[in-house]
This record gives sequence, structure tokens and C-alpha cells, in this order.
Amino acid sequence: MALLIAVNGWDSESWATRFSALLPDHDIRRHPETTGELSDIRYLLGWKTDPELVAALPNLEVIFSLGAGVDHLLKNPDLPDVPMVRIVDPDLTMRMSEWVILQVLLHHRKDRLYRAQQADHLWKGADVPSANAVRVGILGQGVLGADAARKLALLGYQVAGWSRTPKSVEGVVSFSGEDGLNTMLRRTDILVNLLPLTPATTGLIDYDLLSKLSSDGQRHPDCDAPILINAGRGGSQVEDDILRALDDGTLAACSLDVFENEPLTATSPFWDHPRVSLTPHIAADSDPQALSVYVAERIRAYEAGEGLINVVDRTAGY
Ligand code: NDP
Ligand code: OXD
Repeated sequence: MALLIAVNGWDSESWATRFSALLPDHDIRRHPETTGELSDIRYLLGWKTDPELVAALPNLEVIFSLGAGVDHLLKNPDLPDVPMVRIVDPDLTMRMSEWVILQVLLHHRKDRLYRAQQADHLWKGADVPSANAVRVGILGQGVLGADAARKLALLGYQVAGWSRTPKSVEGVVSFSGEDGLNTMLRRTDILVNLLPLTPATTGLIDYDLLSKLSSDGQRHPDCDAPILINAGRGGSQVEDDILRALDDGTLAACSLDVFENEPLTATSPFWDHPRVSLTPHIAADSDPQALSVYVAERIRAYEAGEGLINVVDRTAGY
């Protein structure tokens, strides 16, 4: 039973070391370093894996995405028709919620203003609304969106979430469908995107959508417009529209962890924009050991005949 690790942009050697320890009775290979018959490969651990490689594995039984998102695999038109399992792990979920909460707090508590004042040696407080006067709207109420929503609600924010199907998350108002989206946007001061990238969510966050965000939020005079936070996928945002919205005051500021093209090009205007905070797609960077244990446990369960969990719905695209 061979597991092939084919993870572009990651150090495949350290992943192979972890899997060799967790699955000592399996043949652990890594692409492109390890050779051997491709017909031996039963499992693929993939991240941005070369499409031709995936298509060339005749006896593949399960694909594991080394991430919660699977758009990097599904964009391969020759993807073999085998189950695809994604990462659903408490460590990853917690880290994403930490990042989202951090960004919400930085905007709500006027961190940019205080950093600028510190640079000017200016000792001056500003009015800040209480959390329960700030309305957060979260696009996506899956594993990550629902967890962030729950935790933000515990901090006192007025939280709403949008998903394809209605949800029941404690302390969170649920919206679904197009009408639901428009209703949520109107009551949203801080918009958080945690949607997967699918044909339906590609380019969703455009100027039109941003223009529908609340126009009556309780905000600081320097910052009298809504905020966008995106840790889903860059393909869901229209970057020229975000820049336009920032420049004409439709948006006050944004925090972006993901971009249409990654790594972000050196000439991107986002790097130097005074009202953009960016991170290099690290919002939910997780403990590699936790992710390895998760995949190894899935393989053990599958081989014990227990079936697979967290299998991607290929038709829905996530
Ligand atoms: P889930 O599959 O658990 O949740 C997806 C959510 O999006 C669901 O609530 C789903 O609705 C909703 N959704 C999907 N399509 C639509 C649509 N067309 N309209 C409305 N709602 C829709 O995914 P996760 O929460 O685990 O992860 C979400 C995404 O976060 C990943 O796909 C990935 O792109 C991104 N991510 C980013 C990371 C980073 O570091 N920046 C790290 C990890 C993930 P429903 O519940 O009705 O099915
Ligand atoms: C993921 C990611 O999908 O890190 O897990 O983007």
C-alpha cells in the first residue's frame, strides 16, 4: 500500500518523515524524489499537485487534500473519479477562528489609528462602539465559518452567517439564498469571507456586493464605512473592485489572507495600500503533526472497513 505525497510549496521530506512514523507498514513516497511503480499508489496526499501526475495513478483509491479547501484539486479536468477527503481538524479550525477574531478586533478597536498615532507620538483616545453594536456577517457557515461565528458571538458581536442551506448556530442569525445574502449584507459592518472557491463563489465579492454593505454602522469618523476580511479564497474577490471600493470610501479597510494570484506579485497595489492589512495565506496554518495524524487515522479507518469521512461533494465543489 503506497501513499504518495505530492505537495507543491511544502517541504515534502518532513511530511514523509511524519507519515513513515505514523504508518510504518505503508510505503511512503514523495513526488518527485521517490521512484517506483505508479501502479502501487493507493493514496495521494495532495496540495496543488501537478494534474498530469494525479491522472497517471491507475490504482488510486483515495485523494487526501492537505487542506480544508479542495479547489486546487478540483480544477484538474482529469481528476480520477475516486473519493476526495479534505482536512477537518480542530487545530486548523481554531487557528482560522483566531485569525478572524484578530482581524475583527484590530478593525473594531482601531488598531490602524493607534499605530499611526504611535508613529506621531500622539496620546489620544478615540470613541469605539461596544462589540454588541458591531454587526459581523460571515459568508460560509461550514466548519470554519460556523466556528468563527460562534466565537465572535461569544465576544458580544451581532453575528450573522450566510450559507447555501439554512443553519442553526447558537447566537448567530442564519441567512441563505440570494435574498438572504442581500439582507445580511445590509446589516453587515464587518464582512468575513470563509466560502470555498467554486464556480458559484468565483468573483462573488465584487463592487456590487460591497456596495450593499451597511451604510449606518456605528463606526469611528475616520473609518465610516464597512470592513472586508477574506480568508476563504482570492478567487472569490474581484481585486480591482476592492481597490475601487477602498479608494471611493465604499470600504473603510480590509484584511486579506488570500489573493487571486499567490504569491502576491511584487507590484500589487495591495502591498502598500494604507488601509489594507495582508497576510501570506497563513490564516489557518496548522500543526503538521495534527494534520498527519488526521490523514493517517483516515487511512487506518478506511483499511479497517469503516469508510471515509469529510468526503468532498464533487458536484457542489466543496
Ligand atoms: P465547509 O465545506 O465546511 O463550508 C463551506 C460553507 O460555504 C458551507 O456553509 C456552505 O454552505 C457554504 N457555501 C458553499 N457554496 C456556497 C454558495 N454558493 N452560497 C452560499 N454558501 C455556500 O468548508 P470550511 O468551512 O472547512 O472551509 C471553507 C474554506 O476556507 C475552504 O474551502 C478554503 O477555501 C478556505 N480555507 C482557507 C484557509 C486559509 O488559511 N486562508 C485555511 C483553510 C480553509 P452549506 O453549509 O449550506 O453547504
Ligand atoms: C486550506 C488552506 O484550504 O490552507 O486548508 O488554504
